[in-house]
Amino acid sequence: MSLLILDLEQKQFFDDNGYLLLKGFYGPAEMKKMRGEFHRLVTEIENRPKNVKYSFMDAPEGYAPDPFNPRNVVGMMDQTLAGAYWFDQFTEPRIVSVLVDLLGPDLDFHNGKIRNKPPGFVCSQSWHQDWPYERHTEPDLAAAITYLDPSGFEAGATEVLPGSHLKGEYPTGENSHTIPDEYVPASEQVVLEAEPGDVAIIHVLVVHRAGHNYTPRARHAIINEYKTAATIDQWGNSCAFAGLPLARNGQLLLPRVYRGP
Ligand SMILES: O=C(O)CCC(=O)C(=O)O
Repeated sequence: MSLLILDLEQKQFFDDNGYLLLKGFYGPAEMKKMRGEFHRLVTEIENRPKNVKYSFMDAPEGYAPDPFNPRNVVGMMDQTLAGAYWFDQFTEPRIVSVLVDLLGPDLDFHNGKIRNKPPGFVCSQSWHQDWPYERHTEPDLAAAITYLDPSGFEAGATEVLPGSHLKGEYPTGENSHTIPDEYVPASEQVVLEAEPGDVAIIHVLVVHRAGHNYTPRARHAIINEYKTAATIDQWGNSCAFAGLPLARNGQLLLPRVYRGP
């Protein structure tokens, strides 16, 4: 099958490593718009549909909230329901094309969330695979993480263990999905240094973690997940637009709906 948007090297890299960092995927004008919409999302909180769920973080001692995200919104579920812009954001034709290239020609949506790292954020989830959180008949899912801020080590970067998606399910701690550090050699860990507009694709079986943020500036990211049409949900996905068909036979299905500036 010919690829829609990626080149063969990018596809091979994803197949071998279980992740792909697409630098500069969104341009400066798109990011200006995205950051504006995002700012509204984290500041205009009341009067949203109840299903758009927010979680907040108390500012740790020594850290103040970033004025861009003054309520310290640390996470959201189903931002996809927040309006036409956010509908178009997860059905974006270039991102759907990437996922078709990586997962296959029949693609569905899985779910959407916001994951922020306010100043002083410490990630207790640590190393994990997404798979135990979202089992399906086959591990044919991937997340697209869109970064709104520069991210680096100690500045909320995502970290991955390349090739771990080829090794099946990793052992975890008791009553947790955290993979003990001994299974994640430090010498093999890769920090995904990202700029606004970069997108990381993360295979559902790749071992990864969200970094801490020891800086005074918050790091914001949108995480949308996609799956093949053939893989069937086994955990009871009640997230908005779960299973929405996005492509069939490599043809994108959805129109753009946002009519704003
Ligand atoms: O926020 C990140 O950098 C990674 C997100 C993550 O680990 C997850 O959502 O499973």
